[in-house]
Amino acid sequence: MKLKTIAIFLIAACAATVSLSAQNPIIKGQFSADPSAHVFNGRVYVYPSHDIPAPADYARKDWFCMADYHVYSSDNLVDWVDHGVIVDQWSVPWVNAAGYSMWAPDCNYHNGKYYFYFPAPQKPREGVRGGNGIGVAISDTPYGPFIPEEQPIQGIGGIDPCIFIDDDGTPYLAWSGRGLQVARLKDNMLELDSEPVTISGIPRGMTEGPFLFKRNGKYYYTFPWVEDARETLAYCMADNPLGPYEFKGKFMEQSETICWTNHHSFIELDGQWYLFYHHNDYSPYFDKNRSVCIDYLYFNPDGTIQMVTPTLRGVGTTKATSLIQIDRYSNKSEQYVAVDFLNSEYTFDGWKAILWNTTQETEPRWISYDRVDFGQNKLNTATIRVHSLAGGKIELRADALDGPVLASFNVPGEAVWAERTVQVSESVRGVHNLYLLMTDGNHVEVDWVNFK
Ligand code: FUB
Repeated sequence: MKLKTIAIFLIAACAATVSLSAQNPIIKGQFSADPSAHVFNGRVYVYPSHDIPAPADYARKDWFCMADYHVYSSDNLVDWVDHGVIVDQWSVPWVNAAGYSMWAPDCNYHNGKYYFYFPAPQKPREGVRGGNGIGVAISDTPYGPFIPEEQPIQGIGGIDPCIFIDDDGTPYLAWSGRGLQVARLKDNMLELDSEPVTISGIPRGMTEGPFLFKRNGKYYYTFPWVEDARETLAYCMADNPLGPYEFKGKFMEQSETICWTNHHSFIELDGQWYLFYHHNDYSPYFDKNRSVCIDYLYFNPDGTIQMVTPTLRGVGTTKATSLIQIDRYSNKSEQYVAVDFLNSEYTFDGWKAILWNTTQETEPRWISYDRVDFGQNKLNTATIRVHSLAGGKIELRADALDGPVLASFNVPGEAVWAERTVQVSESVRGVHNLYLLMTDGNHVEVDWVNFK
């Protein structure tokens, strides 16, 4: 086995199993928020916080509840590995073990080590009455084991640490304390090396969750910002990591799913920039149980950031031979197509696409899913998981509504979900956008599509 293969095997062997998805949200089976993403040695690592439903010993059932951190990694932003818990509230000496407030973390590499920064309520002890500390845990690898320091960083308190390493190797810590802050760190990564600077010039509105990065010589201090009712994502730019910064406006609007918070990070991978953020996709009625999403991000020629519109489809290509979750659509007919949970009692089961008709309407019902990789070999069969009480007809086409017909399904009326398989009528190779059309029937529900 080559070294890289052995490394990937070891990474996978140490990982816990949880369902991760190529579409948004990317982490299934558990909640995740405040994603801090970095590229280490060509592999993407995401350090989110971990929302959980409040256990019996935590009184605030209507608030954030977070006891530990996982790390996830991927080399293509589509196939993810969960490396399991790296730090928890019970094993950090200074942390209040009943606090359930392990909020937004970050991690970065410096001088051969990985430094994981996290905020948490402090255990009352000699000289410390409580309050939030910002701690550090150190590892030889990006996925742990991380060994927590005995004490948090001295002289600061607050939440949402972000660690930025400049091109010359100088580390900076950004965080949310009394306003948005930034300070230089000493080379040991554990002590401040400058007075904290407060970021000024931001129009009135609550701010938190900073993420600091550099592109083409400019520094970007980015943060959630309540302009109106909920958090948007906004930013400032500067020529120096400690500022002065100039406010530039928003790059994501507040969520349409009524998630009060948002929290984000940026990476560049193979020349493409990506935005990691969170909404509350799996928990529409309780926005303290959030989920991490990724979307493409673009800059204008003058370095300003273009607005990002959250998508269900997310990023990357999806293999035709995997279960293509068509409900994570790229586009759809304006009317008569909707998405709903498969099981509203257990939302992690995911969603279904619903296509319906009324007798007066003749417009086609369709839904499309971009970037499906059909590979280079002929695919013979197409399968859909489908449900229709009265029956109908479904067509799968490539590239456009009038593109080549890949498969046609007669869906019999049935009370239960069923998998229907047909021979592929025309096989395509390479990456194509997939269109699903309801060509007959009044109500058809589709879970996924798959080719073999
Ligand atoms: O996740 C808890 C808090 O909510 C974070 O620290 C904030 O940034 C907000 O996302």
